[in-house]
Amino acid sequence: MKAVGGWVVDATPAPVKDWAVRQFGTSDKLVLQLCIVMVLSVFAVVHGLLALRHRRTAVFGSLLFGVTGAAAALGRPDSASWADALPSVVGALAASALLYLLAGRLAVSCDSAPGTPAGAGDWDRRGFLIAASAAAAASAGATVLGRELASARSGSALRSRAAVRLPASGSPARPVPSGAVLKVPGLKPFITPNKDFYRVDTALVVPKVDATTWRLRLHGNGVRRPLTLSFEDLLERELIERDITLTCVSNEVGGPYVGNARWTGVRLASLLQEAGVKPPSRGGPADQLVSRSVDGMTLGTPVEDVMDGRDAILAVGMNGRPLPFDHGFPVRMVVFGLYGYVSACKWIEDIELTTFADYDAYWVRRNWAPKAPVKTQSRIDTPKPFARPKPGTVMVAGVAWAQHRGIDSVEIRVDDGPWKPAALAAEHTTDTWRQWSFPWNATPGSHTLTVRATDRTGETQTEMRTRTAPDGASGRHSVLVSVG
Ligand SMILES: Nc1nc2c(c(=O)[nH]1)N[C@H]1C(S)=C(S)[C@@H](COP(=O)(O)O)O[C@H]1N2
Ligand SMILES: [Mo]
Repeated sequence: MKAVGGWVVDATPAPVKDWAVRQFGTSDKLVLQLCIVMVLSVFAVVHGLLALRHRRTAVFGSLLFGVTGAAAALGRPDSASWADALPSVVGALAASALLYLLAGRLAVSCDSAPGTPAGAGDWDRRGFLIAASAAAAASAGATVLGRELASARSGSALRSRAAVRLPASGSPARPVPSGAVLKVPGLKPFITPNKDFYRVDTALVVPKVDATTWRLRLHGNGVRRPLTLSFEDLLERELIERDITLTCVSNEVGGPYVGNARWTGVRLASLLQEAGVKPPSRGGPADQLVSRSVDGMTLGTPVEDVMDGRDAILAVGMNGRPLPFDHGFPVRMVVFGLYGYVSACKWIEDIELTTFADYDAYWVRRNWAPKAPVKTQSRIDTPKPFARPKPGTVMVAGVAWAQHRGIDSVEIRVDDGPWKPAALAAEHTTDTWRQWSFPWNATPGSHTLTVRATDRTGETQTEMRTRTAPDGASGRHSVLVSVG
């Protein structure tokens, strides 16, 4: 199912996938699994009916189905071995044999005309029941076998994560100034707890990587000294700690795919320098850094961006803990100011230096922009859409972000009134979002609250609403409330 699902994800046209992510958010994977189960059930019923008439064709159908499953398993970029195909093969063989027997039983019992001795019909029914129970038991067995194979592999990963002790960072994050955190009920916390951090990826089953056997390879065009690093190697280097607000390009205006965390890890630029890599501005031949994950995802990042002095991080820690599996354990990349799909490779295992002309990463092949700095955005967290506050002072509050440029001002408009400045919380860094609040004197009736931010380059968020594709949504967030 994982393999078939993965194949479905890869084969799904980008607009459909985009739509699925928007409609179902992170639960899109559950939806996909339900769809697969539904398709399989329909297939099974049709197949079963067919079996009553043409036993051989039906058996062939089962085998074909098994071969498809096995092929999907082996064709997945993350499939480690033939063991992945085993459940499909065993299942198909068992299904074929049982189908053949069952169909035989049922055909006989249907054929028995009224008036045949009762005993014969009973025996057929009993035979059918026994065979059907055997089939149910066999399929349950195959499922358990599949699970065991998967969990044997994830057990070592779980143990390796439990054993991680993150060393103290040689370059700690600046402490968050107290003025950067507002206390307004309904406002999302300044630092997003790991369990609440949004998750966006194409993995149906979260990769469980064993940190003790994990290796990272750094190689490619212009790499004078290719590197292979273990998790231990990374932990022995100087670790830096930085607060970065990560944003997904699929985040709609006002959407939830943005989070702020404290990341601990190795400075990517130092690794690149050690490997002899030069950015294009200093004559290096490679302008694109392609990260590959254990599940075959590829993300392309401008080399210039990760070597221009900003602290791009190969992260091992998130908010003081080893990375959660969902967020890329053992190692992921995080780069200030770029959308996740062009920078934040989770479960990373390979970094290759190449050019944008020579290689299109996963989402670029699906028509997303090759380069995608995060757009200036702002969001109203409270009041919620369709809230019914009482007349009087209502605290409007939210966040604004323009990573690597910084937020200069945030303004609020009530209905078609004038823009009024919101009170900005203190700036922590230009790479983190900034909270704001606005005490609104609410009068009875329906009102639309709209927010806009201006970044340090002087750019004010445009009113023009664009879709998320190809390089991130623009437009202003507004919330309709009815006071009374
Ligand atoms: N291996 C892998 N890494 C990935 C992705 C993915 O699908 N697979 N998605 C990227 C995208 S689109 C985003 S926005 C971020 C999200 O990181 P998070 O799930 O930790 O919030 O991860 C990036 N890294
Ligand atoms: Mo994303």
